Amino acid sequence: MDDPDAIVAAAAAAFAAAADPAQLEQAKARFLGRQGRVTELLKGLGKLPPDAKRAAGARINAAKDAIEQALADRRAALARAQLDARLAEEAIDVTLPGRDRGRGGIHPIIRTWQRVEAIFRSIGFDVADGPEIETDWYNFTALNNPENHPARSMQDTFYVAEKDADGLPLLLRTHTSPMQVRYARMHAPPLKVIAPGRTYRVDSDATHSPMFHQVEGLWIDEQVSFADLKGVYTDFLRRFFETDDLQVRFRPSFFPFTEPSAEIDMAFRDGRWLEISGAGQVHPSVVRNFGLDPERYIGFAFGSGLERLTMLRYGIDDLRLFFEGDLRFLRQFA
Ligand code: 2U9
Repeated sequence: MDDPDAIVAAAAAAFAAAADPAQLEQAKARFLGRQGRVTELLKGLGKLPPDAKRAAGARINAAKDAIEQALADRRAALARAQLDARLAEEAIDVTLPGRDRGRGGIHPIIRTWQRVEAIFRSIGFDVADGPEIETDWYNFTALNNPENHPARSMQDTFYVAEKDADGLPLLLRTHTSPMQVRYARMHAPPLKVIAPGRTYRVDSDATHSPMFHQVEGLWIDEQVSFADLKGVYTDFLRRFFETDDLQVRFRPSFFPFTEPSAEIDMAFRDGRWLEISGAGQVHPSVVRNFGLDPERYIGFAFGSGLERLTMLRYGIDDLRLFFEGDLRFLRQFA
């Protein structure tokens, strides 16, 4: 008979050599399986005389218990090693900062839009919003644009395929002025309103975008003068750019909807003049199109590009940055 102690030692060595649970189960079969070495020993007992059988049986059972214990220990050790390896692999450093969901920010043009609204509201202006698809009458005719004016051409204006209820052309508004006309026809004077919003022209280069933003202002009452325009607009620029160290000048110009008309220029400390807006006293024909008597009502209007205001405020040199959606640019304003 093989020595049970030697079998126990061999089993312990085989279990220790098993690198994973599958190898361990194979090793177990070699000792405790149906043809395993311990089983073979037990089978051999039958041939022994009773006394020797009892003694040998006790030794073999002790050996079997020892092997089973060694097997259980090795199983536990392998399971623990497997768990340790998995924990190491899936380790989470709970002290790392969390992953941010990514906060949105307000687009620089919209920041300007909000600033302009806040400034004008603070001096009693209402804010009007309306359609971006307009009729020819509101966009051009009511604003004193002659029938043959180049601004009305297909080259300068986006026309919509459908016509209005009267069969007249519809177009993407080229300025927010039609909203001023709509507002004036819906409200009684005094009219004190700004109309910020998207506008469209057939134009595209470093300083023009087919879609851009304007803010227009309108103040109509019985005694509103050009001096009021100068005061309101100069105050607006100083508050918008957050400096009183800013010069403003009005240069004669022409627009069909204002008479007299002016370009507004401004200069910071460096004395360099920059064109910032157009403005003027609302033309009597336009006042008549409000449904008002131009002999009684008078006032001013101005129009500014929100892109231009934004570029000057933040020192941005290319208009296209506003529309490319490049987060490296946009994050600077978040
Ligand atoms: C009504 C009557 C008159 C608004 C005005 C301008 C001059 C002007 C441009 C500046 C840059 C448009 O954004 S821009 O391209 N605007 O020069 N706008 S006067 O005059 C009005 C508006 C509404 C009823």
